[in-house]
Amino acid sequence: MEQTFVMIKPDGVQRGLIGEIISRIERKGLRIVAMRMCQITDETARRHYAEHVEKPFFSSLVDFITSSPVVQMIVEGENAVVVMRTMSGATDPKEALIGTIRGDFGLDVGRNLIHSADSLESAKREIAIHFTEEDVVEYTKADETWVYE
Ligand code: DAT
Ligand code: MG
Repeated sequence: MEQTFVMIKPDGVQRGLIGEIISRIERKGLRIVAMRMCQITDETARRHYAEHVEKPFFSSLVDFITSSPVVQMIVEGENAVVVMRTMSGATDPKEALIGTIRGDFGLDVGRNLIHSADSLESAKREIAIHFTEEDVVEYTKADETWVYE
């Protein structure tokens, strides 16, 4: 089982899409093992997006992600990193396929609704930024024998 870091961004929260997005994660068969709503600080946002510090959009990205509450999750499942990236869709919602979260609900790259870690290494780094071990619950879901062979 793999763990990935997922965050419903301020636009997803403000547009009333928390339930829709969580519902998609549940219906896919993935397991949420940690979850919280919070408003992230400027410092945490800068750590989270450190790889983009030199990009022209960095300061607007940090302003956006700290502007309103987010919902953060650790999502677990086989190939969870790739599966969540596929469900999220391309970075620019204009190019994201219909059927993905960004493709179905977004229009603008600066308002693309969801973050999901792009690799196992990123997932580990991001989980360590946003969660502690005490935040994680270990359990099995009743449907898992019907999700995995
Ligand atoms: P992703 O979120 O798909 O991993 P990323 O890591 O390249 O994409 O960029 C992080 C976020 O920064 C992205 O979700 C939205 C924003 N962003 C990326 N490219 C951008 C651009 N060209 N203009 C404005 N915002 C951009
Ligand atoms: Mg990224």
